[in-house]
Amino acid sequence: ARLEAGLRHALVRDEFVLHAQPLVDRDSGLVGAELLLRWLPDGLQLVPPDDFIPLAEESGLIVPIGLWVLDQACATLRRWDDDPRLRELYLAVNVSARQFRQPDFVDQVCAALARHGADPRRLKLELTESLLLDKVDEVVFKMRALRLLGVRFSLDDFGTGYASLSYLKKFPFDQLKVDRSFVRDIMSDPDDAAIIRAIIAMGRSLRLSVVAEGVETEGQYAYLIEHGCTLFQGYMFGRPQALSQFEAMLDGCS
Ligand code: G
Ligand code: G
Ligand code: MN
Ligand code: NA
Repeated sequence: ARLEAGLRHALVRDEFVLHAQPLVDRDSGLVGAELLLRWLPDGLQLVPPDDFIPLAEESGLIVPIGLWVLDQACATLRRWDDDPRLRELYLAVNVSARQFRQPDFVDQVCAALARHGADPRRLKLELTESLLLDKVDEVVFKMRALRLLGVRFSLDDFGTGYASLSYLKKFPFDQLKVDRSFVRDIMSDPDDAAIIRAIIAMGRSLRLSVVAEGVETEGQYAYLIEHGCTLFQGYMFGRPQALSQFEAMLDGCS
């Protein structure tokens, strides 16, 4: 309850920070970044997202918080336009089901893009399977409206929810993110390895790019490349770090 009271004031107190984690291709080349929210309440330790996002969802606070994240993402994309290295990257933002289901969600995304003059084609929204389970037509309608602007969609934590494969083709995703729980043991667990190979093959036949999450070792990376995965995220390529640090790091290498 105390945490929830704190969360209620976190936005006006400016206590949220965005971290960015690199997304890379088969040559370890940087192609984008995922924004990950962090909460630093005054006088307390950093609260991990798994502790406050569920709370924010239950209380509805995820709606204003999510709008803040979108606004920051668009401001970031605009800022990156001025840098030759950053200009090429896309930015992935997590959108909770509750936020996506707001009647004005499409308008809010448009407004954030317009406010900053951000390129919609470089914004990717990460949705989770729970969103696909009901009011399918409404979800598809909103995804199509945003796609017309150029916004792209990624299905996050793929494999952990209940979305059946037949479901997948109803929604205009262009990317799947394989949950890191399947990646962790691919080198030792033949079942996990088989699941990953099946997901990669399925992604290909549905013309979806596949991101492997939680890649931590060279062995995993090589195995995933060998089996046709094209995009990767994980501690091996970089931990989530403050956005300002992420930008500074790239400045240094350009
Ligand atoms: O950031 P990890 O570093 O611990 O993130 C944990 C979880 O929090 C992930 O499942 C991620 O989807 C979720 N998350 C992180 N940032 C955001 C955000 O900005 N919005 C929403 N809705 N979820 C987020
Ligand atoms: O949105 P999503 O649930 O995919 O959030 C990504 C989560 O995965 C974040 O909590 C992030 O900190 C975490 N993460 C990213 N890379 C790795 C990794 O290589 N290993 C582990 N254990 N976690 C990771
Ligand atoms: Mn994600
Ligand atoms: Na995920």
